[in-house]
Amino acid sequence: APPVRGSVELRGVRFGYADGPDVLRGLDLVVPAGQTHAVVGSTGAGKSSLLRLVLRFSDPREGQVLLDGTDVRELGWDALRGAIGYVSQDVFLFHGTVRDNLAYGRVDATDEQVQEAARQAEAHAFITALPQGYDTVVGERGQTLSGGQRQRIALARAILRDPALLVLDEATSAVDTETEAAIQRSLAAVTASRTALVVAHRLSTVRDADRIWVLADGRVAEAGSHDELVEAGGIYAGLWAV
Ligand code: DUT
Repeated sequence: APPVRGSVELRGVRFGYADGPDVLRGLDLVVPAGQTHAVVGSTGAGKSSLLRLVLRFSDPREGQVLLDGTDVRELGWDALRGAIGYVSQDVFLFHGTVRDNLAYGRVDATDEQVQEAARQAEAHAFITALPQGYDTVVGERGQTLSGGQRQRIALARAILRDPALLVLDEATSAVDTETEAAIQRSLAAVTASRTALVVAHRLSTVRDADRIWVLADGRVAEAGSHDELVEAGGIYAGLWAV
C-alpha cells in the first residue's frame, strides 16, 4: 500500500482579515499523516480561519502552512485541490440526482463505486428510501435532505475522491442520537486510511480524535487527548462541562 500522506503543519502563523486585527497570533500545530485531529474553541476563537489557511482560501501574514512538508503557496492549485477533501458546514448540493451529487469531482465513477462510497458513509440506506433512490433529484428546489444527510453525502463524495487529507467543518445543527451515530460511523470510515483535520462541534468526534487542539484568542491554549484535557480541568473541560 502507498504511504499515508496529508500531514499538515502550521509554523508561527499570524493571520487577520483585510486590514483588521490579528485573528491568529502565532499558531504552531502539527497533524502527522494518518492521524485525525480535532480543533475546538469558543465562537470567534479562529477555528474556521485556521481551516481557510490550510485550504489556501487565505494566506498568513506571517509564518507557514505546510502540506506533506511543502509550503502550500508552492503547491499548484491542482495538487492542492487533489490532495484535500473539504467538507464545509453548508454542504453544496446542486440541482441534479443524488448519484450525480455523489460523483461530483469523480464523474468517471461507476455506479458500484458510488454506492460503495455511500455505504461506507452511512448514506446508502436513506438514499434507497428516497422516492427514486439514487435517481432522486435533490438540491435547489429538489428533494430536501436534512443537515445530517447532507453531511453524509459530502463524506461519501470525499471517499470517492480519496483525498490524502480531509478537512471537515462539522455542522453545528442538532441531530437525533441515531443520526449522530450514523455520522460518527461515516466519519470513522472516511478518516480510517487518511489524515483529517476537523473543526469539531460534537463531543463524539473529539473523543475519537488522536489529538485535540483548543484554540482561544487566536492561540493554542491547550492540546492533548480527551482524557488528558478533562484531567487538566481547563478550557476544554469547561467547553463540554465534563
Ligand atoms: N472574522 C473576520 N472576517 C471574516 C471571518 C472572521 O473578521 O471573514 C473574524 C471574526 C472573529 C475572528 O475572525 O473575531 C475568528 O473567526 P473564525 O470564524 O475563524 O472563528 P471560529 O472559531 O471559527 O468561530 P465559530 O465557532 O463561530 O465559527
